[in-house]
Amino acid sequence: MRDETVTGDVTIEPYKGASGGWGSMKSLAEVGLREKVGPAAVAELARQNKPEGFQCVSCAWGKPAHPHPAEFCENGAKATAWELTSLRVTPDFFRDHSLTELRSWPDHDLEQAGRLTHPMRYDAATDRYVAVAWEEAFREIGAKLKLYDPTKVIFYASGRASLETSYMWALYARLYGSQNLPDSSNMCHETTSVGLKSAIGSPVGTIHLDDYDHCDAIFYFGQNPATNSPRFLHPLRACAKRGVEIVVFNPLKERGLERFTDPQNPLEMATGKSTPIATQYHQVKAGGDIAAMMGIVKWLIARDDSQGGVIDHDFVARHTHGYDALAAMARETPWEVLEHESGLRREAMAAAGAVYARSKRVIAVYGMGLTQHVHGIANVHMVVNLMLLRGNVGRPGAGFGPVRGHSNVQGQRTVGITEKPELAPLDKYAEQYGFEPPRAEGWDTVASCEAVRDGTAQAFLQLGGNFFRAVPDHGVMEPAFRRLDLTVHVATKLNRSHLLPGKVSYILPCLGRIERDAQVSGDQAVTMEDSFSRIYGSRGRVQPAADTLLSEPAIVAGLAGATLTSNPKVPWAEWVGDYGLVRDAIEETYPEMFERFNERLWTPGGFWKGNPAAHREWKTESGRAEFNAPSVLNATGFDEAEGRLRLVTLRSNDQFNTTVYGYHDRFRGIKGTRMVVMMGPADMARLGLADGDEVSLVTDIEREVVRRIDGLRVVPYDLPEGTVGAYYPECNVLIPVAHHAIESHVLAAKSVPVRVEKAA
Ligand SMILES: Nc1nc2c(c(=O)[nH]1)N[C@H]1C(S)=C(S)[C@@H](COP(=O)(O)OP(=O)(O)OC[C@H]3O[C@@H](n4cnc5c(=O)[nH]c(N)nc54)[C@H](O)[C@@H]3O)O[C@H]1N2
Ligand SMILES: Nc1nc2c(c(=O)[nH]1)N[C@H]1C(S)=C(S)[C@@H](COP(=O)(O)OP(=O)(O)OC[C@H]3O[C@@H](n4cnc5c(=O)[nH]c(N)nc54)[C@H](O)[C@@H]3O)O[C@H]1N2
Ligand SMILES: [Mo]
Repeated sequence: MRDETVTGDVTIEPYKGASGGWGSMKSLAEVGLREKVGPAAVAELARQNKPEGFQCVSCAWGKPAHPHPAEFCENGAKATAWELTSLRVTPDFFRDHSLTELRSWPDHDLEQAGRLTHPMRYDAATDRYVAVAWEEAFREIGAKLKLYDPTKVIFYASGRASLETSYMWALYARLYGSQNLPDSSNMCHETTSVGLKSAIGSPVGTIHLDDYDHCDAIFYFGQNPATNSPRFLHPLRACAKRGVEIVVFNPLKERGLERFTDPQNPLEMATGKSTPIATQYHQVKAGGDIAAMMGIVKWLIARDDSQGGVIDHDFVARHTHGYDALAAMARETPWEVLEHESGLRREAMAAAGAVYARSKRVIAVYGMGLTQHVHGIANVHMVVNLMLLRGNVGRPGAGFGPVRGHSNVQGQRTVGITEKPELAPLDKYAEQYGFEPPRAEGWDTVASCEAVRDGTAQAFLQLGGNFFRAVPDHGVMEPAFRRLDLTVHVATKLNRSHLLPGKVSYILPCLGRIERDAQVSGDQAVTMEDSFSRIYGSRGRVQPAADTLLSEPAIVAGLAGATLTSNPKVPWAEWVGDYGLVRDAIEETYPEMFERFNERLWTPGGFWKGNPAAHREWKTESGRAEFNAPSVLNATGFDEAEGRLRLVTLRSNDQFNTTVYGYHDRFRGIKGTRMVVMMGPADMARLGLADGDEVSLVTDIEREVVRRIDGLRVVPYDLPEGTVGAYYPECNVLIPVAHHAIESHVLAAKSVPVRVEKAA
């Protein structure tokens, strides 16, 4: 498979600037031009992430109670412009382009074509989508769904839809009889949900945004703030200026973690000055974090054994379980082994240990660099181990700060989008709505892929997202999708998933969050939850992209009305008329988290849903916080072998997941192409490769199926030996569905075993 994601003009040169600064302003201006957005979009930016404004559709970073006048970032602004584009994909567009043709378009061009305007039904005879009336679409989808075994129907959700829509979606699936509710979290922070839950009894981060004002060190693993949560750069910069020690673990040198120019600071902008961020930068091997953290733990325990005063033995004795096993493992594991597995020198691990030992309040931050590994749970457990040693949880300035992805991905789990029966309030549903919800475990993303692949699944409904492109194994999954009986996509923009229709296939276009959502009771607001478990209102005001669009709640209600026998306890139509009634229903289902939901909607900085671990109440089996001695020292899940490299799949600075805004990965100096493989000098020398050579990557496990990507250009990059980098989603073709995290089933996208083949 070859992705033609190369534009004419390719330049590759090291980026010399800081993150932020004029570069981000320039990048913004380019997006404005590209999307042909008018002054209305620019005016909207002033309302982004403000009380009574709309919450950014990009990432889940927190929204401060006292926002900056321009509380948005380069990538948030790109996401806004992308949604407010003046371009439209109308029925005429589909008349002009068959699906066969559209499948040859790159991801960027599909979404760049503009906002979807009409409900569309696939016509196999002409291989085109054809406009259809909403009622007819709902009727046929409902009629088809009535024919299936509900346990074979998938209700996927990408993490953007509001709490109101998500609650309705989960309820719809369960009333229908399906608990197959995979969401993007299954590919993302599910490792956190499982790993933190088992270790500290809470599935989410424990810190508040203002803990960054109180910490004295940050241990920062596998997350790229400049690209994926740029507003985080402001607290990071403030921390750096305060003298907080920031210790980074990442195989790549990410610019936002090295230095940052605040585009909202006139002095820094005028002088071109930047603030250095990381005080230590450790380039671990991909999958090397367990060993790196074990090295730190080993150093700390040795220091405590010899001098005392390092481990908080009082906290350990009162709050934790399992310390001795971890300490024994740390003492016994030789430095040579830790050096080999982490790729770091003993002195480096000791230096990080010394920072940790002298810091009173430490925050641990992490992202996909820890969660997307076969042993991702061990990664998360190791972070917990490190933090528990000095009681760095449940007090100001200390705790866990996993950085979540989609703007409401955490919230979707909060309101019932989960395939795990124990995480949904099923008894409460039964009581509130008078039905017997399914009790068996449903399909997560991996199980859904297997069911589609094996022909077990009958229908696939998608609330946002681009499932096919986001999941692994494109070569295997593509034909499988075509065998589904029914595919339904609720979406704002055209993407590749829509181009793999089942026998019957619909695209149902919806309003975006920034747009005015007028219903019978007036203009509606919706809510979401951020990385800090805070819940906010969001109100769109922009004129909708087309008057033929429906809101997401209206679409879910339309589908539900056509699929289910009517139940007076579930007033779909009234809910659509007034989303406040959905919030009342959410409050009834989850009285503790959502007490006085409608009243608290516009609390500045959001209202907190609460978290027992944040006040040292451990909802684990033992009633204590758990140390977990890891069963492995590297997270990759495969052995080393001659010629085998660890491929890290990465996001560029010009994409949001499968949405490719453009071809400029500014901080990495790569412009005009995404078809690259970044490689360190030692690997290049060993493989006899030069800058600009063309190579293929071939998957080096499950070799009975050939998984390869051709036409990649070698880019020399500062990476540890044996670790190479390339872009997601182009490289997903290389990842077998079975290559996923143990327990959490998150795809192991941060170490894929590959070989390099040089083009003849
Ligand atoms: N603009 C923009 N914003 C986004 C997104 C986007 O695509 N674009 N996506 C959103 C979503 S859904 C998510 S989940 C988040 C993702 O945000 P991140 O968690 O930052 O995800 P990635 O960019 O995939 O990679 C994370 C980092 O992990 C490093 N890494 C890779 N392997 C390892 C390893 O083994 N160890 C360590 N220590 N580091 C490693 C990589 O070099 C990279 O810097 O961002 C969200 N925000
Ligand atoms: N190799 C590799 N694979 C990965 C990852 C990786 O790091 N490496 N990361 C994984 C992660 S963390 C994630 S979260 C997944 C992402 O997987 P998804 O969440 O499924 O994918 P997105 O690219 O975010 O979805 C983009 C589409 O969402 C639709 N959309 C946008 N806004 C709206 C809206 O307001 N409403 C509706 N209904 N639709 C909307 C548009 O049609 C757009 O085309 O990918 C995963 N896959
Ligand atoms: Mo994600």
